[in-house]
Amino acid sequence: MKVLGLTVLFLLIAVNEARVFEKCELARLLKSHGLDGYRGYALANWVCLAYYESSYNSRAVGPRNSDGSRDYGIFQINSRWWCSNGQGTTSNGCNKSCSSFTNDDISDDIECAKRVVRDPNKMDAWYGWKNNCKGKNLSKWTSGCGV
Ligand SMILES: *[C@@H]1O[C@H](CO)[C@@H](O)[C@H](O)[C@H]1NC(C)=O
Ligand SMILES: *[C@@H]1O[C@H](CO)[C@@H](O)[C@H](O)[C@H]1NC(C)=O
Ligand SMILES: [Ca+2]
Repeated sequence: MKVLGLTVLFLLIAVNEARVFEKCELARLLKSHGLDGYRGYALANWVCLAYYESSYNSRAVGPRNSDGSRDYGIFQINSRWWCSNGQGTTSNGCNKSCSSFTNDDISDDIECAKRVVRDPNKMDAWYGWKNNCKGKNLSKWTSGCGV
């Protein structure tokens, strides 16, 4: 059963590679990086945003957008405006390679998200937030987390 053994091993590696945060773990991490109340957005907004953008997966890469750009990581940061993926035009507003936003260290993702929300569109930049979180009762996104 060597083949089966190898298959199981690869499955374990695959599962291990997708860094999917748990709600409260992410809430605490975002809070420790100063997102609670950042630009007026309570912590629950950030947790809700991350859920609808990436399902809390720090390695998420979105499908190609109509302009050819892609979205990267837990906040689905866009390559047309905020990071460079080496393809097409980018303003690279966060001065980062998009691959910085698909690893398990989300510190730089958080810094870039702060930059995004400082723009006039603020959180409306994220359709996941605008369509699912904006104006909603968001208490469930931090409930039970002790934050
Ligand atoms: C962009 O980042 C690089 C390092 O990755 C740095 O050397 C450079 O000064 C940065 N540019 C700006 C405008 O911040
Ligand atoms: C939001 O929902 C929670 C739980 O359902 C409830 O306890 C709370 O009163 C609600 N807050 C508002 C402002 O409606
Ligand atoms: Ca990162």
